[in-house]
Amino acid sequence: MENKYLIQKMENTRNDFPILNEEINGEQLVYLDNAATTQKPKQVIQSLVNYYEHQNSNIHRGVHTLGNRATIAYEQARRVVQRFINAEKEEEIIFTGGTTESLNWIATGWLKRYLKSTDIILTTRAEHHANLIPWQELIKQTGARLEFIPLTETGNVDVKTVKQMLTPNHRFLAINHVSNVLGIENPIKELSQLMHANEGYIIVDGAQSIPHMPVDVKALDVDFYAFSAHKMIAPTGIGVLYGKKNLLKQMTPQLLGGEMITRVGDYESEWADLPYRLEGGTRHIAGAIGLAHAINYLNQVGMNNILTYEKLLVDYIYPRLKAIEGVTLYGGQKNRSSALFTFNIDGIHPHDVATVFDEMGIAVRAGHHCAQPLMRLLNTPSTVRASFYFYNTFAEADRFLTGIEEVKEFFKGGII
Ligand code: C6P
Repeated sequence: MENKYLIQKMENTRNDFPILNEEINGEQLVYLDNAATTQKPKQVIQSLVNYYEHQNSNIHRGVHTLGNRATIAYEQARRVVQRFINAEKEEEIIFTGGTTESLNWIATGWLKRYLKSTDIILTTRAEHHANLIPWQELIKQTGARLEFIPLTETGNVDVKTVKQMLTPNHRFLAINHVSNVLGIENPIKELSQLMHANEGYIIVDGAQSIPHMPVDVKALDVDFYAFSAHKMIAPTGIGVLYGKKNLLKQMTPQLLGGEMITRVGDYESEWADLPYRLEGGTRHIAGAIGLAHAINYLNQVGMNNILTYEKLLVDYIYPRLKAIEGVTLYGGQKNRSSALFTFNIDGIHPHDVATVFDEMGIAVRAGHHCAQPLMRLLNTPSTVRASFYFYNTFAEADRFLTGIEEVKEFFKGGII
């Protein structure tokens, strides 16, 4: 698609997002906090209303009509997710509360069973805390070690470096597909190949990739892939744990109770098959259905279109932002697949930058972004982050860039 049509197509999607018409402090909202959570289109909001008005019931339990409707919609949602990430089997899709829950379950339900004291878990310093703390806890319990892949100057992972690091003890790699601080995409396919050649496993945090690019878990050959629905225009409180079937089968259910069993004796019980054994209790039924509608919407927009559009935004914003005097922009442009920019302005605290931006109606995030090891590597306690999505326009990019000059002007002469 020619760029001007692509840009127009993306701009048209704004009509579907009612919240984008909000005025904040008397200004038109410019929402640039999409890495924290994305906004929801009418189609997804309406799917929740429709569920509660016409389908609401518990699933897999009642034989009544509403129960059947809800069950069918929930299981259909699982198939929609399966197709979206090209998983081999629908039972490889486990609905969880989000990325954090998915990663924690991998740690406590699977890795804990197999980790030996001689094992080394590889990761990077660019991980979200959700893809670090669970492994830290495991090494405390098992005596295994955690090792960090050094990042290049630009924040990239170099496959050659990883190859050189690998020993037979490096059996697990836990890594983000795209960093929530740098927007940089990691070479997951190559890393999967390396880990498998080493008789190891790869666990991927897909929270910041799946909203922004096509993801094919089969082509990537990942062992586990975790993501959250709310970062891909769907509701909060729902997410996905993808795992290869043979690995999920080895996983100890983390929620013991209703609907995850076939038989319950007085002293012991038998678990149901996948995926139900890993979905104990009443799950977020409406959320799963909302996620399916979000995926349908994203498919209509086109994941390749989203990726191409965000790369156009990166090409536009990155050099302009970098050129602004007094701005330190973290991470390089290479492999930056998500239009996400983390920066500081000399002498101005990130929270003050975010506050002045808010006065202008521009929502950005300030803080450590749940990535303290990376903040230490970048030598800063906190930063400002502007994260774009397909519904953000080039006019908004300009508003953001001129906003930086206005913030500088605001604080001119007075350091906070
Ligand atoms: N990052 C951000 O502003 P949950 O909270 O479970 O939906 O997702 C956790 C998570 C895991 N990995 C990555 C790479 C993430 O970016 C996030 C969430 C948000 O960057 C909130 S801290």
